[in-house]
Amino acid sequence: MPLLNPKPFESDTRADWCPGCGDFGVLAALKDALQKSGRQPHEVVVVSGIGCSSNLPGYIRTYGFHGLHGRPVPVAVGIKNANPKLLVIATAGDGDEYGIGFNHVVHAARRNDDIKLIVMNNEIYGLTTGQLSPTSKLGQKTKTSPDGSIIYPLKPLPTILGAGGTFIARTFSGDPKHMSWVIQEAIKHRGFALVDAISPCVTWHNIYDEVKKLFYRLEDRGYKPDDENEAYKAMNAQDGIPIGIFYRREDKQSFQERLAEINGGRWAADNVKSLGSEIAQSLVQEML
Ligand SMILES: Cc1ncc(C[n+]2csc(CCOP(=O)(O)OP(=O)(O)O)c2C)c(N)n1
Ligand code: SF4
Ligand SMILES: [Mg+2]
Repeated sequence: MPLLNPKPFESDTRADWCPGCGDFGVLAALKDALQKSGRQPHEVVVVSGIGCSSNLPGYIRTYGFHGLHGRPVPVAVGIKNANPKLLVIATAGDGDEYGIGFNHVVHAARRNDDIKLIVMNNEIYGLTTGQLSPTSKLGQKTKTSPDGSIIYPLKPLPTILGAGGTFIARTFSGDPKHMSWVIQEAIKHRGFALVDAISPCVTWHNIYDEVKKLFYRLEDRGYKPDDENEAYKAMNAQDGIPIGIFYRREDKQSFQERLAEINGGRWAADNVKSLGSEIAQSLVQEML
């Protein structure tokens, strides 16, 4: 009998983020949430784009795919469509997911694709050394806005709610228990889950102190995430930075459930299996 691994998602590769980067908290919360969800590493795929945050799949013991800037969502959807038994999690930054790749996020929400998206939102392009991102604040000084940004920030959460999103949450790497809980709930969700993870960049735009002062948990105020209009109000709160689950509905079929109805429950992964291992191996070789 093999010994049970007490930390099955722990990788041997050390994360090389700057000391104090919020992404460490997201990585720890994701591992904790996966373990608590009862998944095994071989049942999980973590997919990313490009950015400091997008290096995450290299630091966790699951299957992984480090893709192109802005494209983790289409890759994640492709993996899920090929083999819906897998838990597919996309992890990337605000530049990646709310900028260059935001179109994919909108349409994954609309289809209710059964993938989970964790956006490490630090309001900046970290990897490329501090340029404006879609969530940078009005007036924020960055390398590309030395006199302060003159562009209003995107509000990704209400936009995704309008697109038909069925699970929309925000959490903060300064509150690790909360982050793990939100990710666990996202994993349980039937369909597309967006987790906006406030994950400060301590090198180019350190918002730790500001968020620590202003954040509050929606659950502590008796908030219930079952009403769309209340969700819009909570997302637009002016009295601080609310974290928690803003909106959740479990009565909408996912795209993959609808697909199963028309394909008779047969998936690409089953077709590959029926080819036999030699042909499957040669196909894989051809693509490498
Ligand atoms: C097509 C393309 N355009 C631009 C870049 C350069 N680039 C790499 S990462 C990045 C932004 C990263 O910001 P974010 O997604 O917020 O991640 P962070 O580093 O802040 O975690 C950019 C613009 C690229 N790699 N590919
Ligand atoms: S530059 Fe910013 S986002 Fe990138 S690793 Fe350092 S602290 Fe984290
Ligand atoms: Mg960023």
